Amino acid sequence: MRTIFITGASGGFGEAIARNLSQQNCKLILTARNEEKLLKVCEDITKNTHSQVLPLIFDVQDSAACEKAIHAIPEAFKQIDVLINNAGLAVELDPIHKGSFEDWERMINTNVKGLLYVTRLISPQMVERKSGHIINIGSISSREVYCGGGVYCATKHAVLALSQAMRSDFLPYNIKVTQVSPGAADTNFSTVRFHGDKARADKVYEGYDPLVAEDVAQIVEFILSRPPHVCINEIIFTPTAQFNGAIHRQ
Ligand code: NDP
Ligand code: 8X3
Repeated sequence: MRTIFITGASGGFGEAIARNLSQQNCKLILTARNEEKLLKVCEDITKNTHSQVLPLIFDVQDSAACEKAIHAIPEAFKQIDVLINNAGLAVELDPIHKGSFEDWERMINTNVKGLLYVTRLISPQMVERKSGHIINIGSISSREVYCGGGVYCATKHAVLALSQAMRSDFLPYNIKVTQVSPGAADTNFSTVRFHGDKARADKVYEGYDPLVAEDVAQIVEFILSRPPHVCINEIIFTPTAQFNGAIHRQ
């Protein structure tokens, strides 16, 4: 039974990936900060599938909390075969001259440093076993930039650099590294970006069909179903109405 560790599984892509992969009877380690939401996902999976689930509540921005949570993983879940670095966020849509240091720090600390902390703590056992798969959730923003998205896009460009560096570092150890780079998807992402302003968030998805979390889950399912000799390095996919940063609205 494969053990799969997913960060940011209390909603959005992480939850959809967990629910999708749980159909294959695996051991899932699901993490997030919101205990109530995460436990609900875990309970549903336990009730409806034969997968085993371990919830871990911690903030990926906090290196000591990452260490404490990961070191305390019980023996039955300790051998991690797949790490999915998904936890991430955007905060606001400010041009650089109006941006807030606090918002910038949250994005950089979550999207870049959080991904690094978790990978640093989990990858040594993959290196030792000479097997494993790391999937980093990047974005179309790993390759494009848009007005007001400077720091978010910079963090996702950094994720792409790290995915490529990991692929290179882990090449001698038979560890696959894949970056998944989706375009606009209707999750809680924009509501978080706009501090809970749902009306403003809904406008982001008006006039076209955005991706939904299950689209991302199906891509991850495909990536993980390739045979051992095939590593997908990156998949970029967008709503049909989006090319690079531009969205065509009806
Ligand atoms: P959601 O806001 O729906 O989900 C984000 C998840 O990340 C939640 O489970 C949240 O859980 C978790 N999370 C956020 N901050 C932290 C933290 N500091 N520590 C631990 N967990 C955290 O967004 P999406 O599902 O859309 O986003 C998932 C990933 O996909 C992100 O990396 C995002 O940048 C990327 N992405 C999103 C796109 C989109 O258009 N939606 C497109 C391309 C990429 P909790 O709050 O409980 O901690
Ligand atoms: C978030 C999606 O379209 O704002 O990564 O780049 S988008």
